[in-house]
Amino acid sequence: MLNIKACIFDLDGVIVDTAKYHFVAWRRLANELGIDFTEKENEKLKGVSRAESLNLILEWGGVKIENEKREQLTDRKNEWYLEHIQKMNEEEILPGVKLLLDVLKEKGIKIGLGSASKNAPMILKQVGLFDYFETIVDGGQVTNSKPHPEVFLKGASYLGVLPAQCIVFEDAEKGVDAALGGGMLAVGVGEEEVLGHAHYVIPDFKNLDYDVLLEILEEKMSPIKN
Ligand code: B16
Ligand code: MG
Repeated sequence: MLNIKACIFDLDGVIVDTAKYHFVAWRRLANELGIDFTEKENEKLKGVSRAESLNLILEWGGVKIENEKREQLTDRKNEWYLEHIQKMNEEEILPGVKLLLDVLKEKGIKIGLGSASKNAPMILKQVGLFDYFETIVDGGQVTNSKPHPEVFLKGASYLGVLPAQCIVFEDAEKGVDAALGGGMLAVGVGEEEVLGHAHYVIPDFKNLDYDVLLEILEEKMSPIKN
């Protein structure tokens, strides 16, 4: 019998679609360095930390930059990214998210955030969702990036619940790996092809019924019946 006490949400790609702003800002920086990359390659940057994203882009372009200069570059990218973020408002909350948060609140299920983004608290404030979250674990509080489970394990611990009592909602392959590695129930938000290793995959939060989701997860976790 499942005993879910908390839901931990990833941010980018789950609550808001900030991936498009990351893409524009990273591409601007990459172009200045003589590198270009496609939206498809950008998929590989989802859920990946800022520093690691730069490493990947430099690798794609075969460009070498000394470690000491890398922070200057990620700072510039972040300034451009923030120009977009500062214009965000509640209209950019992905469909169905707010409704689910309200249902969870009503049911007394704890709500946490586990994001690789150092900008996570600011983005939540910008779209008016900050107060829903009892705990926010962001990129500034972890030393290990997803697929390491640290971000979600910290979230569960701050919420005072066990990992097995948490559902994690994630849009990135590595994020699902992190949730599974932490011993949590993983719900992928996006495509089955990418997130099929999660306990269950939903395309988005539109029309999501939390009680039905629990029944499905319960079924998936129950021992095989003869
Ligand atoms: P920042 P998530 C991740 O957010 C993004 O998916 C990833 O593309 C980004 O590089 C990372 O945050 C760091 O973001 O530069 O704002 O610190 O999906 O874990 O919520
Ligand atoms: Mg994400």
